Amino acid sequence: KKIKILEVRSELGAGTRGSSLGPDALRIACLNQGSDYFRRYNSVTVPDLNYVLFDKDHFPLAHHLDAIYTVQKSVASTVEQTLRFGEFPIILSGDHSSANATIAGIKAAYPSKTLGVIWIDAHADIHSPYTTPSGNVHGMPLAAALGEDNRACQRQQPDAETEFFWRRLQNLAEPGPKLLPQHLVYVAVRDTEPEEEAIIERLGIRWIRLPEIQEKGSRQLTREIYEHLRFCDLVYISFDVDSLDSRFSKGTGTPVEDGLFLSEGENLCQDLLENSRVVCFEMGEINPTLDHENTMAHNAFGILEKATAAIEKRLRLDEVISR
Ligand code: DIR
Ligand code: MN
Ligand code: MN
Ligand code: MN
Repeated sequence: KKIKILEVRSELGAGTRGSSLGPDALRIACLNQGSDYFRRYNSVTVPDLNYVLFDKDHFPLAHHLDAIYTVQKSVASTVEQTLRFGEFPIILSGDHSSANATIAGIKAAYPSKTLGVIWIDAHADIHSPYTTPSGNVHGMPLAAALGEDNRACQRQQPDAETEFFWRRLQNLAEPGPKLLPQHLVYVAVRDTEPEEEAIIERLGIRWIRLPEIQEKGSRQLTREIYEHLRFCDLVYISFDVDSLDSRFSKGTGTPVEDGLFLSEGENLCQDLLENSRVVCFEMGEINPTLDHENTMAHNAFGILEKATAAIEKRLRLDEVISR
């Protein structure tokens, strides 16, 4: 089994443009650190629609929703094909909205398997057009994957076209929810809106905050997370770089203080990725246009290398066991 890098350069879901350059920023950081990382793996780029212009009157509660839906169809089928081909996808994404498509792609490749998701992020990304404060779709991928609208906390009424495309996102690749709330774990989430807190509470989603991370350490947390996900056959780990403390994540659209230290992010990714149920890893939301001297990508690349080493180690072990 081989690693394959999927570059998902769509940036339309973020409030600030520029995260499409995240994969390039990582490549530059790699070269400057003297690493041959990107020479070791094949990569493929999913087509984006980043040339479309912002139109504040079209989809005001889910900007660029039509284009995002089109992109997500390609993302889902690329992820599905990669997995069916027996490869391990490492996704380098622009904005985080595409995670809905990644989840749909994994489910399409393994229709009868139960999927768990470990969401390492400053944000819960569980808004819908009915609750979003910003209209940015990168705040919505988990609601789409869970098939949730959170109408109990409705703040606004989207127009019919928005509702139409939102339903299509929720039913991407195959109809119905792709993820159950008891199979989702939040790590380092710390910047949420009341509507998000209410749905997290209502659905009983496991939420590991910073103090618990610092108190228990990554080894024990990893054990507890996989104990919580014991009924999941497969696991997807999504790492939004704003999970890192804002001191180390200036080059992202929405940095948030009181986040992970670099070593904490590294250790968590390493330990979590050694589990053989993990089928996909994603890193996203790097925006070098907001950065100084490409610091964000340098920090993130360190984590990406460690994470990849853990995946490699585990893929080799799997091979030995299957012989
Ligand atoms: C906020 C910020 N919850 C929103 N979300 C971000 O606009 O929905 N997600 N930055 O990554
Ligand atoms: Mn996110
Ligand atoms: Mn975030
Ligand atoms: Mn906020």
